[in-house]
Amino acid sequence: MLPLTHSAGETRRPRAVRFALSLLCGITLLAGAPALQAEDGYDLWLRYAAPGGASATASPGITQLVAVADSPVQAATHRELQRGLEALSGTAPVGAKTVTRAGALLVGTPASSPQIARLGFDLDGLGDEGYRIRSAVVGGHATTVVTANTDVGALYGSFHLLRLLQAGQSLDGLDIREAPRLDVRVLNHWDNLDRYVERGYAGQSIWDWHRLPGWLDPRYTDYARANASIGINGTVLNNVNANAEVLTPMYLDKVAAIAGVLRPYGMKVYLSARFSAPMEIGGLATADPLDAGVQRWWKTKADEVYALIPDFGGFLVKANSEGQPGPQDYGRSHADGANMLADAVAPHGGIVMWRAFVYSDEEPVDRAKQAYNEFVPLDGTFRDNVLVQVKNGAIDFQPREPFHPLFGAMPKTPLMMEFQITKEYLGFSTHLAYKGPLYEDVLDADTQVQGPGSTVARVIDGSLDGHALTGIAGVANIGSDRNWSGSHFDQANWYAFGRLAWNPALSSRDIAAEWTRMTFSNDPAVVEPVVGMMMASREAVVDYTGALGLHHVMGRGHHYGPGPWVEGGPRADWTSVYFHRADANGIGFDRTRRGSDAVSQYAPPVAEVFDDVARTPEEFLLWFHHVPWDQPMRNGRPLWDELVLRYDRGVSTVRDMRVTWAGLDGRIDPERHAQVAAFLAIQQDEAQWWRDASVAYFQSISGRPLPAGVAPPPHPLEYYKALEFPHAPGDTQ
Ligand code: GCV
Repeated sequence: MLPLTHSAGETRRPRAVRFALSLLCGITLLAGAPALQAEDGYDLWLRYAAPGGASATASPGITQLVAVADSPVQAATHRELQRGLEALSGTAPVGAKTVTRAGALLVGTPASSPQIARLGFDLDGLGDEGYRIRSAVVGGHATTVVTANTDVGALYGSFHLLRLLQAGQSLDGLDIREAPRLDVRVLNHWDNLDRYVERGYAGQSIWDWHRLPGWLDPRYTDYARANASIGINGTVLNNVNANAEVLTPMYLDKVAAIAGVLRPYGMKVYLSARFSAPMEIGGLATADPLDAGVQRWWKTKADEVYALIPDFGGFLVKANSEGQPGPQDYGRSHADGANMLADAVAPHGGIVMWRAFVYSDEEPVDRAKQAYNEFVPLDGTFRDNVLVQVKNGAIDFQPREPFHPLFGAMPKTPLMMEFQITKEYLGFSTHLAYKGPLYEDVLDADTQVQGPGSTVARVIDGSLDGHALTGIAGVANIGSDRNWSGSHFDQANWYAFGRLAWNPALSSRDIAAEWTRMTFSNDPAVVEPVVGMMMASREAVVDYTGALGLHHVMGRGHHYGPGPWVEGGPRADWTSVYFHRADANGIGFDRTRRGSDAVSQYAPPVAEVFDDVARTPEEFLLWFHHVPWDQPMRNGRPLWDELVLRYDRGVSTVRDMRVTWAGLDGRIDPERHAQVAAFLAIQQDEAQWWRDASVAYFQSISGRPLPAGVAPPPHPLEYYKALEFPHAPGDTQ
């Protein structure tokens, strides 16, 4: 039986629970099945279970650990290697100052280890975060060497090595060279100071602001470990709908305390800054970015922050968007606002991430066009330490959106990607929806701005336009839930974000396999079906929530469940009818040159495709075109029939996922297996609900019969419309 892995400072399970679990294991053993220790998901993908299966002990083939632990980063690396190697092999690795036997693991930088320096490995081009992992002969002994220019690089390399060991890969003949393609790889927490998480479905905020700085929850360390293991090097602690109080001395002390925990893992802290903070906590009469007093206030504030946190990353700002204050309140531009803050943090090496998720208060044009209209004229006017942070699509993290037209349209400005990890529009935490394919689709999308191959990935990694500063952000799905993300499978979205942030060229399928091996099991009888479920899951959500380019058809405000009938209210572009435009003739938003002309925001070769109903990929058909209900699809079916059948297909994919998962009973530990099974049952019910409500609504508009053999919704439309969810989690407070 493997030793249990326990996370830093986490309390063990209560005695009664341990007793019940050991009984359960005992019964399983007696029955002759492999012993599976019940798990609660806390250990994420850092379980360090032996690759041969949960009941096997396996030697990773490492006999000696040679790594200094003099600096905080080195010490964190050493601790992780000890922990991982011990859990993987069943015995603690022997520590040594120099390699003295075959099978040693030598970790460090040329500066920290004379033995590594003597090897003279070429570390050029690895920068501050890259690393090499090489099999070598050191002092006459076969050795695995993890080395880098910096301690953080060696930490990342060590996590890579542990990944290999968890997957049971041989250490023979290794020659790995890795460096991240993006500089700033951050999580964005939409966490409020009262611990409420906007669009959060995993409990409260992990930041226990009230008890900080006195109490440093050990979770912060495990959070840092998990992030470092996938190369995430920063975190924005608070919601972009920001509270200025986070910039007061009392809160800055708390922020500094968190920064102290994250620093040994290569993570910087950043804060969302409320643009009107000079008025709210500074007593000024204005927050005008061109006002000398306001500029002085921000410089003084930045100095104060950096005095406490010398490696503070900088500010993230949501301005003049959804009611947030911003420079436009004073007739100034986004660049005026961003540059003022950029000047304040520049002397300290800080950056500003200025969000382009904006749409006007007056709804002048198609909402999909507004960010482009506001930002493209500002191209080239931002300071060097400003990144403009752009959501992956022009509306809002829908299950599927075409790539944002800003990518490629601001060549003189570094744009960073904003993905959503939390599943605001993909079933909260109960639906299994692996977002790796979504991220991959967007990163691989070809903007064509400089001809074929001008992918979104090349826009954000700076290679297309020669930018030095690059970045990517993921809106976190992390909370106080024991399993961090609200569901076991949602951990995969955090993992996939980190892996793609490190290397946007990775395949989401490979990432899913890697995650499954570490999270559940290396057994191919588990890996293959689980990866199959994951890879089908996002498309299932698209199908049962609205395929063929439908978007923004969810319940009002809370965004839980279907709401294609949503209309009225404070503004049209917060309704569903604005986006789907269904009428007796057809459905879809005409964004062609004859319609809102959003297509023209793309480079001509892309615009031509999107403008042409016959060439537009069917997955974006109703995003760009208003199409008659009887329009033949490429398979010959009328649009109406195809839409209905896609709803059904989504539900049946979830049904299949349940069957697959049920078949894994006994191969996954009982605790996690049971929770996933229960969540899949919820998902099936809710997929059916989405399907039934949507079909009922669109049939009331199209007036068409259902395709032959398709079951009618069990309730009349009014039933679905009357459902209310006043306490759905994550809604804006
Ligand atoms: C943080 C959407 C979400 C809001 C979120 C906003 C944003 O509108 O529903 O909760 O606010 O995006 O990204 O700023």
